[in-house]
Amino acid sequence: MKQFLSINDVPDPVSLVKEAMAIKANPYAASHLGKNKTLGLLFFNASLRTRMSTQRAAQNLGMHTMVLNMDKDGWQLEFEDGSVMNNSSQEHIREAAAVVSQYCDIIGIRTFPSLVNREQDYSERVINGFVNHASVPVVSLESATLHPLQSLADWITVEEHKKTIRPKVVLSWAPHPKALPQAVANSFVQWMKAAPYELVVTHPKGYELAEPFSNGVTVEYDQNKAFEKADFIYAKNWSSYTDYGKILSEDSAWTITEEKMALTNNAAFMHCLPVRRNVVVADSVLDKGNSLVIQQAENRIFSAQAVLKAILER
Ligand code: SN0
Repeated sequence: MKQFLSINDVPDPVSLVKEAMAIKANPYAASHLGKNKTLGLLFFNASLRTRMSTQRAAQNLGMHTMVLNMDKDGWQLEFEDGSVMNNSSQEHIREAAAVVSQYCDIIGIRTFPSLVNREQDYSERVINGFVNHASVPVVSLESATLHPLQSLADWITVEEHKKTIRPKVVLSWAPHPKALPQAVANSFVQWMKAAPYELVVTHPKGYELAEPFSNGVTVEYDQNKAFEKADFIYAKNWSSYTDYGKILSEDSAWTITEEKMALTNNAAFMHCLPVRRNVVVADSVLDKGNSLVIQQAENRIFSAQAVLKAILER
């Protein structure tokens, strides 16, 4: 694998899921593969799971890691070519990416969208700036529009816990007080379309995902109906794509409660975390045995490790 920005960089997603599960069973089998290799992790935004699980994945492969919180400790980067940098931007992506490439063998980037400028966000200006000007592979740690390491971990989790060959997986929008990226939802849909599962997406009107993601996906606007016969409920808030970055609803009728879960086929509950308790999901759903949120977070190690391993082996 030469980079990991989306599922499109993965030649065979089914094999990658199997590989991640094999790594989980035997996490130190390739503990010398990363000897004398360094993974650089650049965070333009907050992170708990991605930061720690990706460092753990690198450690399991014998790699070193360097972490830089770009938002707090880095220079403010300029992405436009030819710009006169007499304003707030302090360093151009051309120098930054070239320099980091000399210190690191793989660069991971976390960069959230502005949720103001849709065209710029969906052009993936930041992560593509690194791809274009770095001389080493780039891994997405959640970009403006996608979160592929999360989706891979989610697929592993469904695979581990499914009770039927083709489970029904429902992505449900849920309310949230803050405008959030579409990245987790976009990416989840992209990966689940490649998985051998039945996928249904449910959200209020106005929360339709961008075309490349929503294409070919069953959308059921009635959440209760969507939940019927569901084996997995994957909750996530996202802000509107069409009315870009806007919160169109905070309707608590969409909160995932035990009553909602009772409509399903005894479904497992999933969320990428961090989750706002009693806004997105009721305490009682998170605190009983059917929640897989902690297992999903554990699988972030093996999703990152499978990806790093495939890049080291390229
Ligand atoms: C991010 C998102 O993309 O939705 C990261 C998820 C992995 N989530 C948040 O920023 C939540 C912040 C909040 O205020 O709850």
